[in-house]
Amino acid sequence: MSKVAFITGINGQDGSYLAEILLKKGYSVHGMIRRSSSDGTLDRLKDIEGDIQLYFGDMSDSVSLSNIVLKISPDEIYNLAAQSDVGVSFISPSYTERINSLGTLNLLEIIKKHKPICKFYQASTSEMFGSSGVKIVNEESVFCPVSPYGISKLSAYWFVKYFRNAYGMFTTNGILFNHESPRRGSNFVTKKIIKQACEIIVKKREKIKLGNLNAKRDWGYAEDYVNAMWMMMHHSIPDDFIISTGKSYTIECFCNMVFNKLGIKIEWEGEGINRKAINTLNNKIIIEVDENIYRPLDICHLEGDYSKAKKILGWEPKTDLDQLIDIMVDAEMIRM
Ligand code: G4F
Repeated sequence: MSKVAFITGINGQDGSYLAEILLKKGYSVHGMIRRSSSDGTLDRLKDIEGDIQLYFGDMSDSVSLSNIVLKISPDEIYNLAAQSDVGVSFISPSYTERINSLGTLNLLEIIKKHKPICKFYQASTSEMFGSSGVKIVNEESVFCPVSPYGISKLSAYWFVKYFRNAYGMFTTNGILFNHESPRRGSNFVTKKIIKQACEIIVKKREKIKLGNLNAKRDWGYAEDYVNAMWMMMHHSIPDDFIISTGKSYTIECFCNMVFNKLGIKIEWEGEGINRKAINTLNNKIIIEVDENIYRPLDICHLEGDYSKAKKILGWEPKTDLDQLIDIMVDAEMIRM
């Protein structure tokens, strides 16, 4: 009999890649989606080969969660559903807390009651480290979240550990650093820059407006990272792992790499909110800073040490940032 996997947030970037991997491994894959009034909710799932069972539900609705768990009796749950936009969490902090933290707690309580042997993966995040001042963080580093998103995810992280320690459940935290792909939402900075840069190439747009250009992030490829999720769930002992590349770049550097790939030479001038990039081909502003995009608090530098995952799980990132940009730019140009 095939194993049953339940993925919350199956229609997101990670959920769609994970569903593909699990289907290839012979799992019966079930996913929860929220009812939405907008079209395109299932776009990321439409080209996946294989049968995925979808259920309407919501992390803030325990009834929907328990109905699904009782119906499918999963062997493994991957909790990927979240209000995952850090910027939005400053505008909707209480919603973010309800979905990311209380939603996770509700799901863990349901498993404890109905199927305690079910394994549980939690999408934890590097945002939990926040602004601790530590340059390259590992699983022992101090947490110091600076956004409602980071705080909600840290609370969920502790619930996951609590159910493991108190009730002996197989619960694991994957502490994933930023991970991108052609399936990334265009609200996130890498996809926004690539999508809008491609629009400039095809003359649909003149310039890109960005916020904090100095933030440094450790960007990996989402497909590499979802493999790590499965590996964590199949390690003999439930544990917490950082998944990262161990390299970080500023947003400005990311812009340079994208425009370089697209064959446009840009030159930067000015400082702070007056910083801008000029297209040397026509001397026009191609990137400018919009202070409305700045967050009330932002993390200056996030970089992770994945050596525990390498040593214990045998996981390593396969795709560097250059290759990731190639993958994302090529996919975006096809869509233009
Ligand atoms: O792409 P971002 O929105 O990603 P962020 O905030 O790092 O969060 C992502 O990664 C986390 C893992 O650490 C996940 F937990 C989370 O769910 C999400 O997937 O922003 C990256 C950086 C920030 O410093 C932001 O201030 O880019 C800066 N930035 C500058 N201009 C911008 C923009 N971010 C966005 N989204 N849009 C801009 O125009």
